[in-house]
Amino acid sequence: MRLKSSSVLCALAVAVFAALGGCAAPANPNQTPAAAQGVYFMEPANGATVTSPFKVKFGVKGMEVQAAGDQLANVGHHHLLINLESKPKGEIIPFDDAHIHFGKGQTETMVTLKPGTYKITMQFADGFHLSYGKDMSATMMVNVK
Ligand SMILES: [Cu+2]
Repeated sequence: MRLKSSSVLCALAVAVFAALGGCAAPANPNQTPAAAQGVYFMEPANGATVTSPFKVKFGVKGMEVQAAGDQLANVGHHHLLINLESKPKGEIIPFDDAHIHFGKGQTETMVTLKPGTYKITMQFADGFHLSYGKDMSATMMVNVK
């Protein structure tokens, strides 16, 4: 009996919201789904010494790579942050020399850096460049000769 009346209430609420247009707004898709397991550098190895330009290959587990443009659940694109930590979840990733976007859906790139030791962070973000946060990032060190 109780179940039935709450179902009726629920249906009524849905009808009211639909009439007001309230149901049209989708949930924020900048959500890390349960299946997401993170990102990782396939290349180079952590602590590697490389010669510039060097190849960086990106890996992602539990989500799909897609070109930027549409904010869809369970998809995103890679970013490389130079000498920076991961970007907090929901924050936009800036477009500058320290934040490189791979908005065409690239999964590898050639990086040019002056000689030195760098901390490089991979950051996965949605189609609007909003970070998926620390859980979808990976940081490592690389020595450029
Ligand atoms: Cu981006």
